[in-house]
Amino acid sequence: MAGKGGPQRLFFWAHVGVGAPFAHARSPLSPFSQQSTSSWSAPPAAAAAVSPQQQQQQQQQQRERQRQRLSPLAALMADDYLFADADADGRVSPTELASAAAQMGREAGLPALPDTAPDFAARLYDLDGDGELTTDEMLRAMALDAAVDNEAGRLDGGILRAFDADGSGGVSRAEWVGALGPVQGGEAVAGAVFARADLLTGARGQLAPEGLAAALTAARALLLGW
Ligand SMILES: [Ca+2]
Ligand SMILES: [Ca+2]
Repeated sequence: MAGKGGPQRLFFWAHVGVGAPFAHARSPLSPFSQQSTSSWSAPPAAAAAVSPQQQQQQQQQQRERQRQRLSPLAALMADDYLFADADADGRVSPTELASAAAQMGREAGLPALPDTAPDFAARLYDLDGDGELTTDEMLRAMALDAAVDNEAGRLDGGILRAFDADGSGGVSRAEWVGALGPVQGGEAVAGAVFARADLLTGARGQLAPEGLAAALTAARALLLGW
């Protein structure tokens, strides 16, 4: 986290603090971070029988277990955003969203955010629309946001590996649906996006990188609105 202030983080900050999608000014691309940015700020210690050090240690262990359980797509963004789930309970509450955005804003030298619950971001990142924001879901939303370099129309980072579960070099419908994870409208929606990208790129059931980029762009537009 320290010293980070990439363009995508500004969008997170804006989603939470301003409540706007910033559709037409989105990031040229926040690369999936190669460096470890795992330092995070511990949440304020709750009243408990354990010492602050013990509590911090427990949370770090919990976070490590949580990291290992993340879906491949979510794992791409863990270094940059997993800290947002401050209590490592697998969900990102509106309070946690606000704290994370405030921390990012401070690090980027941005103005303080209004002290209101970030309804928009909580809904935006709730990919399956069930009213609850899981940590995996938030990370998948951030990955979707950063997955395709619009300028170059290229995929970024380890995104192909995250989708190509069997390492065949192509992405099948099952791999696509599985890696995208639960979305609003269910598998029918994920499958329709796959079918469209499949058709447009002549992939015949195995999306090549350009087909995956088309599918990701369509999914991003459908799920995030840009
Ligand atoms: Ca949490
Ligand atoms: Ca959800």
